[in-house]
Amino acid sequence: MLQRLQAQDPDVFRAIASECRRQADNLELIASENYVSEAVLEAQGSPLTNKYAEGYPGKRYYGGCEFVDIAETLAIERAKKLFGAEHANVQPHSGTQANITMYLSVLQHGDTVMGLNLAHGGHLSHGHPLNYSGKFFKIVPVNVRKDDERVDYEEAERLVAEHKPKMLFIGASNYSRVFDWERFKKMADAAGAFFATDIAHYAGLVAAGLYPSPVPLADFTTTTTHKTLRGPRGGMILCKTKHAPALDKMNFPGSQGGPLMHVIAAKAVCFGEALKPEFKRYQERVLANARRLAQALQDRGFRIVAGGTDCHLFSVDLRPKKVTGKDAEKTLDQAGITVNKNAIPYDPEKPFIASGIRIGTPAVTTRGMGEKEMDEIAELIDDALAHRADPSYLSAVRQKVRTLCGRHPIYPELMAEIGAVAA
Ligand code: DSN
Repeated sequence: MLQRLQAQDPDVFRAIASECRRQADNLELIASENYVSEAVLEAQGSPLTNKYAEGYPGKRYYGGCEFVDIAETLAIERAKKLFGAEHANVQPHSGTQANITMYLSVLQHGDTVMGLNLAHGGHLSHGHPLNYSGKFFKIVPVNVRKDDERVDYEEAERLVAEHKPKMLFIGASNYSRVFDWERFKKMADAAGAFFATDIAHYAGLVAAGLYPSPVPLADFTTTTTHKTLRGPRGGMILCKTKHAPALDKMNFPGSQGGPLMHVIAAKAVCFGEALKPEFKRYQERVLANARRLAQALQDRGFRIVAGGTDCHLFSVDLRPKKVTGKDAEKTLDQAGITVNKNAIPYDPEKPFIASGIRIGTPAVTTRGMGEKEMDEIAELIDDALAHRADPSYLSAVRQKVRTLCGRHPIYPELMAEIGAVAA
């Protein structure tokens, strides 16, 4: 497959081959990334990309949709089964696209929405002033408490009573503790508001029953399919049957045109994988690894935000080590360890500098690493940051990272092909 690409377009080939090499050789600790299976890659790289299929299975605006209908129906039925949902729309191109569609299916310009503050672990599309959500709606942020860095439910209850939002939209891109979905649902009911949730980060754990599911309680649950769920890059919306007609209409023709049928086929493959018992065992390891890595870093003098984790991710407060998030990200990159800088709650630094890094274990767990490797990774992170002014020390750490990654290879056939082609 890649030989043809190399012959036709060596520049693009080099970019792809180098990225594959980077993914193989580096420790991927970005909490929102993962390695999909070869079956997902094959579906996503299939000629289904050629097909226009505006509409829904059985009701399309184009001919020749009989086979993509099969793929989309499989994705819908598997998603409903996986999450116990009444209705699933698998067409959103991304998580943010899913959120746009969800909001617009029931809200109007200027309505009040409550969502978790981005600076406290929320997401841009949950009401950040620079995002469409913050420009289009009146946003009242939900905060975490300063002392324990967990959701301030008492304050949220007061804010709901005061602002009477039309929607509570609860989810996160960096919150390591479980959400009390029942408590938020009660707040939404008291205000006569829609209760929407975004489980983009937790979806795999939710599907495996290891993180509480908001799906039975929520009017809408949005997610991405490429994080803990380990599927192709894309979005999805689950909802109650009563919201399905408005939701589907807002997705198409309301906010998207032709669905990406190759991605939808890959979503079906991902959901099929997630329905298997092995997926639950994988998620158990993701969770155990996150807890172990957080503990190992804490034992080495780092401070873990909110005191630990109930999921696949956590934030590290770097101030005890006198390094910023920006510098840590750069240093760790030099050592072959990929993380992202992240503000911690009530961060004194600007977001582009940040006092923390966010760490997640889905990707390293996919490549077969366990708790023993988490101890090694904590040591490598600590060592690299302690010697950040010493390039030769960082090269030595990078070599150790390569050795560790070499013991847990990814995409062996593809990497052999790339290796052979490159030689
Ligand atoms: N940007 C994603 C993340 O890294 O969590 C969320 O969309």
